[in-house]
Amino acid sequence: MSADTTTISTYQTSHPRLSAWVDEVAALTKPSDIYWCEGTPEEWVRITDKLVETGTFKRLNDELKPNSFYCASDPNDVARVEDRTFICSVDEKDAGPTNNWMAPDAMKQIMTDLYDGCMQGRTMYVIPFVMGHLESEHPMFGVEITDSAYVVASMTVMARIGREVLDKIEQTEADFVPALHSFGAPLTDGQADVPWPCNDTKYIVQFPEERTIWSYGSSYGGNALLGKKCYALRIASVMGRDEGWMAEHMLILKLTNPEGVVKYVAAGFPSACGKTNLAMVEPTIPGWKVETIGDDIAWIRVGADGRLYAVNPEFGLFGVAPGTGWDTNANAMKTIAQGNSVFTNVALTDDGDVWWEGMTDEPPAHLTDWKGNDWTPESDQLSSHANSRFCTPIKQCPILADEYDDPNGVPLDAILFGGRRKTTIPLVTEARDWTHGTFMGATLSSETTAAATGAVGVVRRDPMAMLPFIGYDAGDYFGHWINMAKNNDESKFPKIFYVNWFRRDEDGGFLWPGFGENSRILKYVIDRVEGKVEAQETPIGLVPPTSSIDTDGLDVTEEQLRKALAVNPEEWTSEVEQITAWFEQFGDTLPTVLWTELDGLKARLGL
Ligand code: GTP
Ligand code: SPV
Ligand code: MN
Repeated sequence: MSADTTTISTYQTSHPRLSAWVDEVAALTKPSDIYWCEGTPEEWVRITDKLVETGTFKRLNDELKPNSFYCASDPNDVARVEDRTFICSVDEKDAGPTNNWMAPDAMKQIMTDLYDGCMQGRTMYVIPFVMGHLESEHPMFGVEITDSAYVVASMTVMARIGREVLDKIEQTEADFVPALHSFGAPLTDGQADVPWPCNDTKYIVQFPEERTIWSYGSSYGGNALLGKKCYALRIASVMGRDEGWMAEHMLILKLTNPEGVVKYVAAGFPSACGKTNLAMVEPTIPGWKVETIGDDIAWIRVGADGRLYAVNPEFGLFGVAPGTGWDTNANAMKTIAQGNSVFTNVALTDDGDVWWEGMTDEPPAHLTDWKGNDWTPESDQLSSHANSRFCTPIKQCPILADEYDDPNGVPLDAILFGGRRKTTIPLVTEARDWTHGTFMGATLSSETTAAATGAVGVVRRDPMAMLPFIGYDAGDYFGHWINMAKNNDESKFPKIFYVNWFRRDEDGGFLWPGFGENSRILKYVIDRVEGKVEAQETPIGLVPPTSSIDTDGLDVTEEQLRKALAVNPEEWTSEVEQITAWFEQFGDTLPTVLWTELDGLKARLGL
């Protein structure tokens, strides 16, 4: 189709702002046609057929993975691009020292030039979506415009989208977050398409005051499925600050003990640090049951009873593939086994299934790797990208809790923070109170992973696991955490713990087996909430004696467990230096109570 073909819309919306915005974007991006997504099964078939036709998708063997697809991205478009992600607040100081910033007008000029004609020769899809429940008191609407059918398919899995959502936006004349995405690869006359169009120039931009999102150049999950990190964390964190609630990078799980008592736990771990795994963990301790509510994002509000209620705003799982196997995360394996899934940057088996490192002990004798090359167990490269992902409906999770469908969410009994640290951080530490817990969150650190481009394995501060996702000044964000307790009844709030599954011994081996055994720490956490077991005061907080952890049937020596729980003053001396440098950059916005916490820590360490 030629570039100046008149654009034809499948729909005329009665919503004036939406109608005007769609027209404005179409006039700028100049697509061949405009398609409004319905979110129906028939549409899924049409979209996925089209993706197969264009070579973006390969249909998997229907007997092994029904209605599922394999996809390989451009090798340069495999992860979130934090250095290309911007918070374009009106005032630079509102982006804080941890975000990239550019003045909104300057950014809009640059991106308007990029968007000009960027959808030529392509379909422009309009995806009405809601993050959270359509039935919630104040549904959180968004509309994503994209030229990527891959994004449409993925958004169909990851969010509640389509006709019903649009009807409600129109009927209630609701506000919505406009989220514009283009991969930035126009097709001019006769030009052949590629399986994964993208652009070397990438921008992932949030305008926090306007509550809008502009994304360009990438089709990778966190960069392109704009309901997820861009809306449900960056924009929502700003909404939460203004309205007294919280948007957090946290899993939510339901825990039932052998007596049938139910507790709810949320946990904030950085990207690729174990949220999906813990959210659907199979406890190794008899009689304990975990059910999943969310694996990545929690929206947390104060309920009428003063407790903190958490909702998962998502509709699917966008999980790290490598390391997901029947031994480590059987529930994720059962979820994807039902099909209806998209696998990106994993390896393809000869019988039309997917495989990745850690799925099974023995790799298949032959694979096609994520770059399309032959692969055998002798290959010196990984078959799958370290950040390869499965995208699958959360409703297929065999242990999804009924409460997932409750728009009011679940009352939290405990919040965990955690990261990947080879040293220093004990297996579990309990905060003395909410302020101390906020200090733990604000100083959380982790080794970087393949979920974002850049070096892997470098220790950095990742406050509340939200470093790449706080939509405003991180010092103000810590202040918001402090204010949540100040403005409410802290005695009703969950207890806060800091966990580390990733501490190593001198030989580099994990001190703690992790995965299913993490249920022992969940049990300890709940035992503490109920005041059933001992914890010891240490300079950094309350740490269990080894006797407080249920080690029945656990293949870990007393010595190993002691090392996993150790508070080593030398390591903490260096940690305090890093925390001091981290805090200094915030200036005035860092709540003074966090400096007081640091002073207390130093005093207890004798520093
Ligand atoms: P995002 O989706 O990027 O936010 O990641 P996530 O926090 O959900 O991490 P996920 O559960 O997908 O785990 C990431 C990687 O860590 C996988 O390769 C897991 O196998 C591994 N992992 C998860 N839990 C544990 C654990 O307890 N111990 C060890 N050693 N590895 C773990
Ligand atoms: C993460 O990186 O934390 C993810 C994957 O959960 S993405 O949606 O791409 O951000
Ligand atoms: Mn995540």
